Amino acid sequence: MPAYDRNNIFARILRGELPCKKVYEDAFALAFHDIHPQAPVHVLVIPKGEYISQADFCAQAPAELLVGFWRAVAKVAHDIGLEAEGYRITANHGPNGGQLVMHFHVHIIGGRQMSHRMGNMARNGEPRGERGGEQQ
Ligand code: DGP
Repeated sequence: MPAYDRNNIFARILRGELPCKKVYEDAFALAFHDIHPQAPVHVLVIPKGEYISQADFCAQAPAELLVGFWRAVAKVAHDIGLEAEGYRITANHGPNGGQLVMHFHVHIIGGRQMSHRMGNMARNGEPRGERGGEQQ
C-alpha cells in the first residue's frame, strides 16, 4: 500500500487549510458537501486520521474510531433528512473503484431515485458503458 499523502485535498480540509461546506463534525469524523454533487444531496464523510482507503481504515484504525466514524455516517444521513426516503452510501477504493482522493471517505447520496445498476455509475455525468451511467 502506498504511503498516505498528507497533502491530499481532504487532509488539507481536515486541517482547515482548505474550505468546505461543513455538515457535521465530531471527534471521529468530518462531513461536508461534495464539490461535484451527483444527486440533489451528496455529502462526503471522512474519518479523522490518516487512512487511504476502506482497507487501510479497517486494518489500521482503532475500534473506537471505526465505530465512531460509521455512527457519524448514519447520523449525518439521518440529520440531513434522508432516512425516510432512503439513500446510498459508497466508498470508492483504488483505480477500478474510481477513487480520486486518497483519504478514505464515504459518499452519502440521496434526494432522487437511483437505479440498481451501481457498477455502471459514471463520473460527472459521462456515460460509461453501453447504456450510460447513473445520471441518465
Ligand atoms: P472519489 O472518486 O470517491 O475519490 O471521490 C472524490 C470526491 O471528492 C468527488 O466526488 C469530488 C470530491 N471533491 C474533490 N475535491 C474536492 C474539494 O476540494 N472539496 C469538496 N467538497 N469535494 C471535493
